[in-house]
Amino acid sequence: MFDKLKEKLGSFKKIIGGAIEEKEKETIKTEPAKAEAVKTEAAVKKVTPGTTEPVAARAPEKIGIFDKIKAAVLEQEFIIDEKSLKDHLWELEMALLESDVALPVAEKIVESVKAELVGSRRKIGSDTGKIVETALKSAIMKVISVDSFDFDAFVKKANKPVSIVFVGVNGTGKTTTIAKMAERFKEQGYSVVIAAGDTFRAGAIEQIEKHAECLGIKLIKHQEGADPAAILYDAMQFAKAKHKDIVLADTAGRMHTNVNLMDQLKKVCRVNNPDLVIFVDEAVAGNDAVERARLFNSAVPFSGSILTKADADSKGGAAISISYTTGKPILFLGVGQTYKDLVKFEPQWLLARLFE
Ligand SMILES: Nc1nc2c(ncn2[C@@H]2O[C@H](COP(=O)(O)OP(=O)(O)O)[C@@H](O)[C@H]2O)c(=O)[nH]1
Ligand SMILES: [Mg+2]
Repeated sequence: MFDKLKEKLGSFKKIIGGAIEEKEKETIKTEPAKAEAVKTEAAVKKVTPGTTEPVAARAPEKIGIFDKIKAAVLEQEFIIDEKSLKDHLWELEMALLESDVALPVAEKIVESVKAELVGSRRKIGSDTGKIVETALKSAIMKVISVDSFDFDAFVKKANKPVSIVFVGVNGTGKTTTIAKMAERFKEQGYSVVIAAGDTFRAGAIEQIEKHAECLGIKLIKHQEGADPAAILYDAMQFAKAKHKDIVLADTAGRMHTNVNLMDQLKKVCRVNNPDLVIFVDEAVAGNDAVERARLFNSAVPFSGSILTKADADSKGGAAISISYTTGKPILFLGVGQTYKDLVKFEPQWLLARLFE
């Protein structure tokens, strides 16, 4: 998962680290004043009359003097300037774009790395790799943690039944994700109802029915072509009557460009006023997923995203870009095809994956 991006970030850590080391060497060459001063002090001590002790006895003092020289050099600071980094920061931006990171997000990351490094004073001998890694990590952290929405706490506190509608384009993994979420909620001790809201695609009702059966969960369905707003309404009535905790509503996949289907989705939300709307897309779609998220969010504002098929995504661009672009957090990642293959998204977890 995200291997290519990890590789790219690793190589930038080295390249930019190398550029900083060059600057450091240049500083030692051009500003040896402190070291010279200590060397002179050492020389004076050497010729001081009355040093009659045997050589062996003076050795510790000599070591002390050389340590002092070393310490003086290490105490020296150097300033990382823009000139040393400029080309490499440009390369970093290109690499991020190649990894399908959206342009404004790549620019923001490069801007943050630059702001953190350029003009900063570093001690000679610092671990340059660490310096760059810290700057990259904090830049990525800024774009992936736009909102501190705590999904589990929200569901726990919310009045029951909690209704959650899943939206997105076709084939991205909405139905599978609903089954995974149902399994997760069940494990947390919640009772779950599923609303078979995809009445558009042939076989969609049967598909979700099979999942509901496997999971032992009640499914509320109408016939193909029925109004999905009415199905969610019925599912909510059922859940209220039977004191169920969670209603998960499937919807038909639709392109954000299909006005009629987007209007239908708006109606589902207008009629039912769900507690949460979750946008589902596949991590492997990269920039396309991010663009779709942006357009969906403006038509049907959602609470957060789930990126599926992260197990098959080496670029990581969507995972890095989608929160910053939509202003909404990633809630979960789909990492496989079984019910258990769903991980709660934590920015720290992603950072660890990228830099471990
Ligand atoms: N590898 C992988 N495949 C997934 C994941 N989530 C869904 N899929 C697969 O994606 C395909 C489409 O999923 P489906 O739920 O029918 O998509 P929908 O049209 O959005 O409802 C199915 O073959 C799923 O098994 C995931 O996290 N990883
Ligand atoms: Mg589906």
